[in-house]
Amino acid sequence: MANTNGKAATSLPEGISAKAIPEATEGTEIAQNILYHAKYSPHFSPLKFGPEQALYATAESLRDRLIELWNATYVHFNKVDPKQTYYLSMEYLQGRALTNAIGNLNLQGPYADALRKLGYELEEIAEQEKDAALGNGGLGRLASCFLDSMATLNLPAWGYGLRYRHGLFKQLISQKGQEEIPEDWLEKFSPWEIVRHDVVFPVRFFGSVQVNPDGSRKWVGGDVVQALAYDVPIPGYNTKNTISLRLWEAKARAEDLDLYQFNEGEYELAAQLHSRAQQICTVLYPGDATENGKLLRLKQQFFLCSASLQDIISRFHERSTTEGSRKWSDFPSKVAVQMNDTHPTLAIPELMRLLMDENGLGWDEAWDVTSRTVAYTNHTVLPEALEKWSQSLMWKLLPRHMEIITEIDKRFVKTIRDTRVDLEDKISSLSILDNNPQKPVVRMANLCVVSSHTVNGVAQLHSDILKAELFADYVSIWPNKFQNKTNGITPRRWLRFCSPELSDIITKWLKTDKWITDLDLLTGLRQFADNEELQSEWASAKAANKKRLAQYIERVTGVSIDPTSLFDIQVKRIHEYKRQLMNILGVIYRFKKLKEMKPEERKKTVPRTVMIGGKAFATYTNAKRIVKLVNDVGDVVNSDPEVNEYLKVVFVPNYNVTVAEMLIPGSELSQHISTAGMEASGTSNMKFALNGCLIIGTLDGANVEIREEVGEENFFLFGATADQVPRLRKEREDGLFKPDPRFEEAKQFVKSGVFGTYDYGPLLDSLEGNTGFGRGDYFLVGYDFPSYMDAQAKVDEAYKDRKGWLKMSILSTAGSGKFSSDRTIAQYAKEIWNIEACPVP
Ligand code: NBG
Repeated sequence: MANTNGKAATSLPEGISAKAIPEATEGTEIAQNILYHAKYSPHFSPLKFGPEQALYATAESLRDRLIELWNATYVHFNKVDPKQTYYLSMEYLQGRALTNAIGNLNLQGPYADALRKLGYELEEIAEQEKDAALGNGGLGRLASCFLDSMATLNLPAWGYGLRYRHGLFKQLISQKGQEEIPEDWLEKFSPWEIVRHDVVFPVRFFGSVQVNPDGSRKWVGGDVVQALAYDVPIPGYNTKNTISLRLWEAKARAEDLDLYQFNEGEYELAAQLHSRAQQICTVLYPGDATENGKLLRLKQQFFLCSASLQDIISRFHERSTTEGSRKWSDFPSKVAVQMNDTHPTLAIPELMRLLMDENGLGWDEAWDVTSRTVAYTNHTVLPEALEKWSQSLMWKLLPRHMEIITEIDKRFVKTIRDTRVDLEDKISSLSILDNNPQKPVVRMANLCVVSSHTVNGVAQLHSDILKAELFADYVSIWPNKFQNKTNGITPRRWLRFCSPELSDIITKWLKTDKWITDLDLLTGLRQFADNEELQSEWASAKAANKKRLAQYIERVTGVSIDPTSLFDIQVKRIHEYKRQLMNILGVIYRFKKLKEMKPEERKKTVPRTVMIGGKAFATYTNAKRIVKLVNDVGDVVNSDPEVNEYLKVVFVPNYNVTVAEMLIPGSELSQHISTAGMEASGTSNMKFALNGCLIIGTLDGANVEIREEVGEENFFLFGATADQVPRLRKEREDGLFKPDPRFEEAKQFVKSGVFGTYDYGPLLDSLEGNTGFGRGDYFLVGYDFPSYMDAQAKVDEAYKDRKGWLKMSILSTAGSGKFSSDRTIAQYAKEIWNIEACPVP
């Protein structure tokens, strides 16, 4: 590895002394502190100081600073003793931390300087870091954006999650399509986490319920594993406040090893509990097709809830002993627990259990405390994503919790019967337990709604649908329980740090960088949208980002793309409702038309590069077929000498946070084209819009609000609306649907075999027929296709008008202020959690 001076920085540089200076904020001292870590917190042999060694030492030097701020934050929180929020989430998609931490601490200059002294560029070192990918997609990334905003807004808050050894799988694209390989972020270690050996809680599984002579109950027996805390510092932007993401790891104790058996040569038997404990945090989202898989996933969920609540309660207790006065009824005025989707629902019965069985509260008191403490965010209306756990599995793993859930349900049903005769026939759908003898289950969303003081959706349309449909009857019982909190994204990672060029332009024109924490200030750009000088600066920033992206694409896929073509991107998990299939069918149609054109006609078209990226769940066959189709289409189109000047198709492999940080700044058009009513919010749509990328999209999720904010003339709208969808499905069932000839032509073209020998029959079949499982075009690709193609034609027209496009791009950024997660979190803090800022002085 060549350094800036042209020599290989393979050994510790001489001439700079290694010195511990944890508070360093200036280049030379930072360099000394980095060297100190390379030398005295060694993880590698001392002879080498390559980029990887430099990354670890750099991260550790930064960690010194973070630890200081972190300690100051907790000392302050402890002194002020404010109400605190605990965000429980099974997923966090943190991505890389180095650039973000340096940026939030405003140390870019000094760190770049320090590393240069050590023979490296900051970017090169940052590139070494692996993504912390402890999440699947939008839901996990939302949690990470929220942490950034909580810290930045100085809110007393914690994130709780699991320390998966292998995060989301790595996606490999081969001739077979997508292959999954285990992710390796902890293969060496993460420099950001700090293990808290003093924060350990026992978590029980299985066992039975013991009834004591006084009637109280206690969960006993079974397996007990230990939850050990690993803290990851979350620095706020431009503030001292640094909060924690506390990730639990499951462990067995030394004494759980059966030495006798071990010495008998029964190694596996002897270490049973160790290996069972280890399984818990092995992977994010273990496959749950099997009974074992389901059990493991349920264990994960309970493990998160139990460890977190014990920790929360012990923090509450600490104060009780010092003050001697804290009452349980005060708990909800000190603690807010937010459940990120239903995955942490077990927090409800676990809090009840801890209060009653471990702390002696009666049912009514425990219920009052619990239901005033917990709140629930719903992130989907898709029935297959609404969790339902088998009652028998739950009785087996969590017998005491099932007693509690049964009691909650019984009391709820009784209240309805006593007070709402009109709802009698709704009870079977409102109740928590679904006692269908075929398959008795616990409906987690119902448990959440019944037990939480507040339930929210994640975009206005989604929250309206929740109230009008999924939770309509609950709304009639508790009209004030339901809220909307439109999602947001952190402008630090998603603009300031991923596109410094554009950020500098914005700061220059707004004459302030305050927009970074007050994103509504972006509206100040509107007045300059026609300004030629701004437009030309804007265009050159975009061009630089596109060029960087083109280089990246060539590096990872070997496909060379034209940086002056229109960059059209769709990146998100692959799912039929997100309709990547519609995108690729549109591309196929475009390809066919280009082939049919004469050369001079082709020259009049707008050259486009279509990039599609995203992971398909390992067992989701149709999603994997879509991945394969995109790759096959790319192979054919990109090697077609007649067409490939005008169209390229790239499947971007292994889409993750870091790849997003490269793609989004270089995008010009992005596709958010889900069937209306199905995407709860979407958050990448916000990131693209913020980066001056225009959206082609349906009236779904947060698209609706983005279009309102950026102006309808700056949004390429098409497709059915959510309220039309049921009627359209019905018409299809009744055989009344007539497909557009362009749609038929595109499908036929695939069937003709131009894209290879892979059998696309089963995928295309999902678009055929009117009824039946996996048939009848449930996602309305056929219905929306013609209006989609018309909208795409408008995109081409608009792109030809350079100035017009730049203006739209500027207006898109200018209208994105609402979508800061600072706004979202400020609303949660005020309207759900009732917490206030607690800035470190
Ligand atoms: C996802 C939705 C997205 C939404 C994110 C974050 C789940 C269950 N839901 O539309 O599909 O943006 O949550 O709210 O992952």
